[in-house]
Amino acid sequence: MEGVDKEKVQKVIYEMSKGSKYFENEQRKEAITKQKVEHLRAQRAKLTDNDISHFQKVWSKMFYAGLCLLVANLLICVPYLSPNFCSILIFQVAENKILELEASRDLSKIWLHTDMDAFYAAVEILENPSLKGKPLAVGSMSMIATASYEARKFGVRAAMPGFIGCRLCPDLVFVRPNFERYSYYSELTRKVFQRYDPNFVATSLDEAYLNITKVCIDRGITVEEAATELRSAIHQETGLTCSAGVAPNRMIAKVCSDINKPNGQFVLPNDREAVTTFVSTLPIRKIGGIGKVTEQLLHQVLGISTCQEMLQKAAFLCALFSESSADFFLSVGLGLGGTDTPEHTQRKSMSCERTFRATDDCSLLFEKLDNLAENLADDMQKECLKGRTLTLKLKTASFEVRTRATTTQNYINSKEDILIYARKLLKAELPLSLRLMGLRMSHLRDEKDSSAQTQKTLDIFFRSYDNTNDNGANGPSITNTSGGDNYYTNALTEVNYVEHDAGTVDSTDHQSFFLLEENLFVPEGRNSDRCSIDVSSSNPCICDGLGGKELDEDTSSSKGTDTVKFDGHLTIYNATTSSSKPDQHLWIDDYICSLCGFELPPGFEEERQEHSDFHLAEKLQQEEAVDSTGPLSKDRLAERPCSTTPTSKKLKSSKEVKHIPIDAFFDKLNKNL
Ligand code: DCP
Ligand code: CA
Ligand code: CA
Repeated sequence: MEGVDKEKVQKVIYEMSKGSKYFENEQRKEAITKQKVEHLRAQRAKLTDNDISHFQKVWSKMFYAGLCLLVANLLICVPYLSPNFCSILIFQVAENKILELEASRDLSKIWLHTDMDAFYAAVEILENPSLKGKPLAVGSMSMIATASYEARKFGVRAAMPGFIGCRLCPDLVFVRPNFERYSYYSELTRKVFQRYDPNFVATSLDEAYLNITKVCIDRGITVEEAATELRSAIHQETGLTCSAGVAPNRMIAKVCSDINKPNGQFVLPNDREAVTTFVSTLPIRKIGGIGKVTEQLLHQVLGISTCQEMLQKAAFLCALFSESSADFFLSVGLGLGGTDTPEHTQRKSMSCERTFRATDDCSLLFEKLDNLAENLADDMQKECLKGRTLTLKLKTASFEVRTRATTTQNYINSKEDILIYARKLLKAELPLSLRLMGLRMSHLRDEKDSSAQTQKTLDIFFRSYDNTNDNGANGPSITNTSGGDNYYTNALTEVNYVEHDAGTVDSTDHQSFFLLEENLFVPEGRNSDRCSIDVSSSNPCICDGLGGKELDEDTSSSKGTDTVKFDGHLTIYNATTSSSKPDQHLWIDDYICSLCGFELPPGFEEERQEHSDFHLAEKLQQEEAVDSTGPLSKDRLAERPCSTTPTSKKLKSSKEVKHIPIDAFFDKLNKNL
């Protein structure tokens, strides 16, 4: 943001985080990124030698037409075959890929993306006009959910710990979040969306995608008029402003809604040239799904900064990355994105996970596993579902994440059956100190409708099952579905500089926050430590990018054609309302966020982590929101006027939250600087 003293902001953050476990983890992550860069550079240097295997992989998936073209070109290239043989092939493959993707371009739809301006803060100002013009933070000393534009000038940001916000902006005023209010206003916006696209896709309380093709044709209005009208209708209904972006696909529409923010709109015409010109200078980081690490890799290894440069470096992308990742990058380069409204499909899996204070006590670990199995069995039985693939997720004391999966001979859903397999999986990993365990059941069958309706989604399962049988194994096969034992994660890191605390807990990581169950606020209708379903009934799937292409086969596990189940219109993410489950985060089909439907291919671990952090932050904010005795000093805490919204349901209070989750903040901040 203009006017922000970035250097000062970074210095303050550095000073305040130095020495923390978080800091150490950041350094570890940086070292890993460096390694990745070096590895890729080395690969790149070897490209002309022999990368036949990669070439063959791409070759085998090519369309027939592309194949013919390649063969024809190869014949012409015969005299040059020797040292540059492979690079010629790779260039040809890249070119064909681009042609293939280009052929899929759909310019027949008009997508509009809306995003409310400084949403929580704007709602608070609306409710209490005396806050207008002040630097305002919605949140607490532990975590800021959002900041008013006045506060942003000081570098105050979402997902920043409040005490850092105070250091950056001494006059910062805090308001505690009130999620019922935000849901209320969100609902009002959705009533407006309904008028423009009954199948609109809401991706969060303050964002939605609308296919406005029909409304523009039916009413004979231009897309500019539709956007202006919609924004003013929202303002009329809510008193709040929003920004809009219009484009031929959702990926670009989202980028467009940010261009004239706040209270503005940007329309990209539905023509190929407009799109390609637009992406020609667009920084890759603007694209949903390209985060800090991917940005660094692409920049440092291939010198790619803009979307168009993806096309210029297409051959290298094809040679260095998996086919699916290369597809994604090339699509970004072409400005392609999702154009079809996501379809209602079936639930993919059910899962539960639990975070606790790190322990290597086997009996305690098995006890927790027992609880998980019970919760999972309970939920599966309630939904009349049985499954055949059980995955155990573990997070070690040093934050390494492992998953182990097993396929069972029969469909199961009883606690006893689940435990038979879960115990085997866990036993194989011990001894180990763990801070998180989770169980997920996939390849589900609906017992109410036990015809083979889910069968077509099980091909991968059957393949692995067949293999098991081939090996003559009777029991479950144990597979490492994470594609490697460990990758580092920054989701659940520790902070040691928490300012307040009466010393009730010796560990300062926020896992202990979860561990102390009495600290957990359990909104009515929710269970604090229960199984979550990957996708709640209101969670559909959205395709921001390429509509669910399978990416990075190295790390992906179960892939199927099914996505998720939901009712009514496409409300994708509703963090604060009716879910009867806590909002645990998982990647469905290994690429769809279980909470909001956002798609992120495997292999984008850091970006996924950032995304998880966002949800984690929201969850913590919700829990903190009900902490009436929080650490904010009275003078900082804005007086809340009597609510004018019908959101007076009394919230239970929890004990004071004492630990600060700041992980998400740093990435987000870097992005914004
Ligand atoms: N939010 C949150 N935690 C985050 C980021 C956001 O709780 N880490 C909440 C508060 C925001 C709302 O989600 O008000 C919408 O998020 P946006 O990223 O759209 O940010 P804003 O709407 O606040 O501002 P902008 O005007 O930049 O869209
Ligand atoms: Ca938003
Ligand atoms: Ca917003």
